[in-house]
Amino acid sequence: MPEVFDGSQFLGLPSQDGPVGVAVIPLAYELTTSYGMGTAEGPRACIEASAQVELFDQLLGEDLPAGARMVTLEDFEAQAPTLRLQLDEMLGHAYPWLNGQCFPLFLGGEHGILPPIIQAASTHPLVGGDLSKLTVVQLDAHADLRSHLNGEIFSHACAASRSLDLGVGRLLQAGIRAYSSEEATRITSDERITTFFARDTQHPHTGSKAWSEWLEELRELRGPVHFTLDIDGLDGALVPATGTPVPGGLSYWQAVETIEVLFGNPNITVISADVNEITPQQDTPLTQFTAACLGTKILACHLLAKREGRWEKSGVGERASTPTYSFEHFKQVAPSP
Ligand SMILES: [Mn+2]
Repeated sequence: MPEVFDGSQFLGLPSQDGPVGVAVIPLAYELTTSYGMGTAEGPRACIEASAQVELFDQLLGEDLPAGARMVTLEDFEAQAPTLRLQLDEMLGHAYPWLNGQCFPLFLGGEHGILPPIIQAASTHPLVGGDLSKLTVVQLDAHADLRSHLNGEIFSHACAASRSLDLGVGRLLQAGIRAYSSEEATRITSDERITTFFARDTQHPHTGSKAWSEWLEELRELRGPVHFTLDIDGLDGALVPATGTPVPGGLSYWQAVETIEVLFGNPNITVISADVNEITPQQDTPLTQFTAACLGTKILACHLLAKREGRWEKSGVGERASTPTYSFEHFKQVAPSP
């Protein structure tokens, strides 16, 4: 029987049977985006664009999904009436896929999806409820370290600071070139944060030295890692439709090199990843296609890590069927406007 492609699977792959190796999870979430609109439609546009991405990866040396079963979930659309309850809803949606049995790739949606993903990752067998073991590696134009934006502590502009407030042990950032004085202060005062500014890594004369230092940081990491890729970390020319495109960003190949070096580190396990702030571009598919190419690169590098023993299934059982955490708790830990 011929395999039917209905356009709904990432990379246009046909549906398969067996245990899930990779889950592509669209989080059509847009609540606090400050400038552009359309991030809720981004994940689906990225999945549609991914049908045009080549399945063959040079590093992997074979076609994706390289024998793994890859599933693409239906769009998540928040139903709850308040932002905090929507975050709880997203946590419940992400939670089953962070059980150590498969690799989840989340597609956003605004960067506000990060705290619920991190909270779900806290229950991953390799993290075991202690987020201080987890490192978050972030490519972004913005530091996302504000305490609040216009009074909203769960704004996309606060995604990294809320993740640190949840207890994340380390945050490594690159591509950063748009941030406030409050964020500059947090970068220097919070020793968990290491930031590589685009001003340094993209410098016309000395950039290659700073970039090598970024790669060295990635090579020295240990333990479980979540990789969060805000596509506005790339130069605005590559992703003109994202919510807030910023000039002077990372090249496509710098993003690829970051992914390859990160997943190539034998001392870490990348347990999950997200590609966010995708917005459909109407006249050309460039923005969503760039996101689809990098999402594919992440999956190829995960599959390579799995083949070469840097990713293994972990911790069967021992986990409640639903998360007990609620984002209502944040009333006490983050400042009000
Ligand atoms: Mn961001």
